[in-house]
Amino acid sequence: MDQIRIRGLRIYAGHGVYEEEKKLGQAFYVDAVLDTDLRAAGEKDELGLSTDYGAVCGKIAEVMTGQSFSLIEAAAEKTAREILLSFPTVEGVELVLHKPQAPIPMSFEDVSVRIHRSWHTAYVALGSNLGDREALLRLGMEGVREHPLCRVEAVAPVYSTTPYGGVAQGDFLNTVMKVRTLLEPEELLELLQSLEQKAGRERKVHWGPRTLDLDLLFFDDRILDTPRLTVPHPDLQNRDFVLKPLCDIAPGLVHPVERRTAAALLRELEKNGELHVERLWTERDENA
Ligand code: A4P
Ligand code: MG
Repeated sequence: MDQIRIRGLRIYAGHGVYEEEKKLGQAFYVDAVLDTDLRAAGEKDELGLSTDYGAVCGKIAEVMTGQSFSLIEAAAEKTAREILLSFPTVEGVELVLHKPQAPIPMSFEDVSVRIHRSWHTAYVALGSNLGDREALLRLGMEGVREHPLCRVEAVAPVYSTTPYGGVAQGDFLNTVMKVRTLLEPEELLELLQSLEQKAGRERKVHWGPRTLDLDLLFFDDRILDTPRLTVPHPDLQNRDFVLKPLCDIAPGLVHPVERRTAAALLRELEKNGELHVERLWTERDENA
């Protein structure tokens, strides 16, 4: 990806573990590399199509001087986050924060931290077959939408689906949403689980009835297998109630393990006669 690079931005601020550092302050230097698409701005020669690096420097200064951190790690984290939240054209940022006057009783040139932070794209499946199912799906969507580090970019139509998994129970409402997020996978899972709790979810029967189920389907093209989290969701290729709404918003999404698109996975299910979903409504229908 294209980049805008800022080097050696000097900022006088009060970060440090010691009280004197907070009180007296010292010089910090910031290098920032912004991942951003410069093609349109280059073609049209218009600042509005790019990222105003002056404004980015202003934002860095604002964060670095607005608050006093003990650690340069924390100052870097907060600064990177605010850049990503404030400049929609910036996909990712590498930030190096130098503290050449750090209180080290030896001769040294510089000490610095370097971090890279970026937006991620996740797909989340929502399902409900107990209680006010529509309201519960909405609670799930709104809970993600309201999180300061998440942006819901697309919501698929809602489908009425027959239960999958062999447990006799009521029909489900299912949908899928696309989320841009600054959270890491486990942090996003934590948010999803807290929303399930809020919806009054009780974990009783595996694959049984639930007020709200929020499954993480994809997280960028990462493949994860930890005790708490398997991504991509290991059973999604067998689930019409996941693939159908997913294909409404991301038919070309490539499953990083199966190496096939969502559309191809859905076609496979259709071929085997395993499609039992009925489209109900979309958010747009709702707002109309
Ligand atoms: N976990 C691991 N990977 C993930 C992931 N990618 N996303 C862990 C979410 N959670 C993940 O999940 C158990 C544990 O899985 C979590 O603690 C988490 O750390 P759970 O939701 O507590 O248990 P569960 O829901 O009973 O089991 P499971 O396997 O998650 O069930 P599913 O897969 O959610 O399926 N039929 C229709 N038509 N529509 C449905 O929505 N849903 C299910 C439930 C069954 N049949 C259905 C539907
Ligand atoms: Mg689940």
